[in-house]
Amino acid sequence: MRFPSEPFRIKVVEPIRRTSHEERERLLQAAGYNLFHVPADSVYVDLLTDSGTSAMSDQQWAGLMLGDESYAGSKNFYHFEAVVRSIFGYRYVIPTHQGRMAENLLFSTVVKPGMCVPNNIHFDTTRANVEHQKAEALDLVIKEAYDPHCELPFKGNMDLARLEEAINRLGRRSIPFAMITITNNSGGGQPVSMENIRKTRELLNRYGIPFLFDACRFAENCFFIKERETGYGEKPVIDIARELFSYGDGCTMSAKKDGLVNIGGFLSLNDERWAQEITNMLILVEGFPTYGGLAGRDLEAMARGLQEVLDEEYLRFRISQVRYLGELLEAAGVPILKPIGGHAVYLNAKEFLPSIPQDQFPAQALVLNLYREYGIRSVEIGTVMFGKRDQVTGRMIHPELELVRLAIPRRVYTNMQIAYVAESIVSLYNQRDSIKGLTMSYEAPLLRHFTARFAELSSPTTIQPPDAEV
Ligand code: P71
Repeated sequence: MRFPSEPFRIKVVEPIRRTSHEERERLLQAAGYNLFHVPADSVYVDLLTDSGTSAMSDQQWAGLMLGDESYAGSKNFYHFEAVVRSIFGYRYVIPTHQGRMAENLLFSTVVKPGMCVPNNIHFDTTRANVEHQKAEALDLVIKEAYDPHCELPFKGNMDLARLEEAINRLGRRSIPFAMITITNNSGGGQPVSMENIRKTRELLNRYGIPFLFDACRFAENCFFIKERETGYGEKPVIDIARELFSYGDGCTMSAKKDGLVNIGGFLSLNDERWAQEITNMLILVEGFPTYGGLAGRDLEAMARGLQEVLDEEYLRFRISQVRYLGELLEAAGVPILKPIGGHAVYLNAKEFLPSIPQDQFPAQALVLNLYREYGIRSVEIGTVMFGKRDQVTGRMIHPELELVRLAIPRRVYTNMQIAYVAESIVSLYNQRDSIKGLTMSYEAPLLRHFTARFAELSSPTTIQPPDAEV
């Protein structure tokens, strides 16, 4: 195991509060055992998401002071535009307040009812935005992506045979463009290889279909290419990124991930007509094209973050810190999804709690116990999030994977805190027989994971904390 040593030191600290077991139990009950409703200042280590939770650098904070808040033509926009062009290489750069607005603008302009957008796996907001246009969001990742034990270096790859089959079945006219999500968040933060991207481009070229990236975690994907793909070991990550984007016609980006900022996103495209139409819509819903729903200072922080994220010392640390958590868990026999992803470690709840059936929400039971016992917040990616009710029988249809995601914010937690998380999970694993299943006492018709409420099936047994007091 390579110890991930930090390529930065700490200049500003943000105190985090320790809470008692009783307080956490009280907060959980008030939240209906749903961690989305627990106040963040009552969480010790918050692994709910890596989105918008990064620590900015001194350079980025300094950049905030250089914010030019002019309505039109802010100098920060020109800097941001130049940085995006130099990395992504597309002609038009359209700022948005976050990723899903970039998606919304693109899909509402280009996607029409009855059309179909293929992707390796659509992220939730991407799928929702496609479906909002009454179009179909088609997931065409390689089949191995759904096997938590299958260790492939590029488990986010597009299944080219299924993509070609879909094009032939649906017809080129039904597919306004194809997308690839790098890294593939919904499939475990797994990377896509340069070869797969190049071949996707070749295939789409044969049918004249445009190709866009969901680029949220592009730097992490490019670092994996450098580590794992033949011919890229000696290439600078920036050159890998430039080559990768050269195979596409544009991208959507949530800069809350690899932009190293707390808010921001953009859309970058080569097609003049699309860019023009989207810009007109942008003015209607976000703001003037040189700020797109952001302040000038946010654009400056984003420009600087996009450059910093390609620093290879940073990326090596980032990927190793996530891997470090995964390897500590694996060494203790805790079942996790393999290989370890770029931004998160995923616990395999089916194997962690084999005696709790999926209709008793084993992944949510883990999420609840991780917070109650150790003050750690994670997120359920299983039956609560993806389970569907059969329209005819009313019975639950369970998803294949029952996971708990431990997403690591960038540059935020020390390795000691990561070790604390690992130790806590190992301790919970060793007492797994005392974990109870749940019932869902409230369920909204849409996106139920955000508002669902739960009850434990029987009273919880006390679980021993690890050595550290929370
Ligand atoms: C994550 C998020 C944030 C999130 C969003 C919705 C529900 C729960 C958590 C956001 C992504 C993403 C990809 C691949 C687009 C977005 C939307 N991820 N594509 O993983 O991962 O970006 O949040 O800036 O609108 O926790 P946005």
